[in-house]
Amino acid sequence: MLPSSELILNPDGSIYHLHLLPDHISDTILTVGDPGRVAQVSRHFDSIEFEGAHREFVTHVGYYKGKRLTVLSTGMGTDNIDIVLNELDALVNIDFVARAVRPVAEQLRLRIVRLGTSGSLQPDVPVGAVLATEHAVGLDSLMHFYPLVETGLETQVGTALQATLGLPFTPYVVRGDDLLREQLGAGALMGNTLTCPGFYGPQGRRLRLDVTPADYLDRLRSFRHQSAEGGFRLDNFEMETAGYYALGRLLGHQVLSLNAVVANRATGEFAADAGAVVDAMIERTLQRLA
Ligand code: R1P
Ligand code: URA
Repeated sequence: MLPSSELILNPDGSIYHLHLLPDHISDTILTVGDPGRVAQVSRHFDSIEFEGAHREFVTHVGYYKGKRLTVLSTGMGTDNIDIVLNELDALVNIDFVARAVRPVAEQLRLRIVRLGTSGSLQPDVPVGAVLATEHAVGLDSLMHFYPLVETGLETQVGTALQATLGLPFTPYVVRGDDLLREQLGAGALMGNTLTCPGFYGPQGRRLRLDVTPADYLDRLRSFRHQSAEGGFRLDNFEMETAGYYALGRLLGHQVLSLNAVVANRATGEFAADAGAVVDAMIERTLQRLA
């Protein structure tokens, strides 16, 4: 039995941070970083049956062309993704009355699709593109606390990147779900996403502060790893994808990160209308889901 300090439920029976009940969870969950983006998705729904909000976690549940969808905001960073993935999983795979993990045969596999924004590292990943993440590389510390098992290639890439950047830790690397990427990412660029524990220094942005090493961005842009499976480079930056992919693997959920490219760090551009880039990604994803 999970004690009330571990599985924390609110007086109405909802899970601690998300403030959701098991009934609010559809088999497909769309996640966005910005709470304001939830309505940008749900305005396409035929009907909305539930709207809730707690902290940065805004949720709408409704129907799009007859398909029930939950859309939820996560806020920024993999520390929030730790909360979101664990609580979504608890909502479907833990019996809140018995306070017990459901038997394996009764456990559900969710399909979770991140609709996020991103900065490109490479000149040929232009502003306005959508990139579906193949491998996620985490510079954050979330996986220091979970028993993630990586494949040989994933370990090799992490070790090579550690050497390239001179880091005191090994970045974690997780390949996403190939099937989901093919289903929902068709038409998007495919690439490898670097998840950073910050928007400025960890993404090599200098406003008033220097970044170390001084050639950090160049080292990331020119990083290559060659293996029997082909060449590997880093394509884009953001702040959550590696947490999603790693926790998706650990918890047994299908996860895809779609990245609307709003900045290009190689050319110095920012999207003239970032909202329109995100809208196009939302509409295309909803059409594919219907
Ligand atoms: C930074 O501006 C935020 O934008 C990206 C980053 O991952 C970070 O969360 O994603 P979202 O637009 O989904 O929040
Ligand atoms: N989100 C990020 O994390 N980085 C960018 O450059 C743009 C959006």
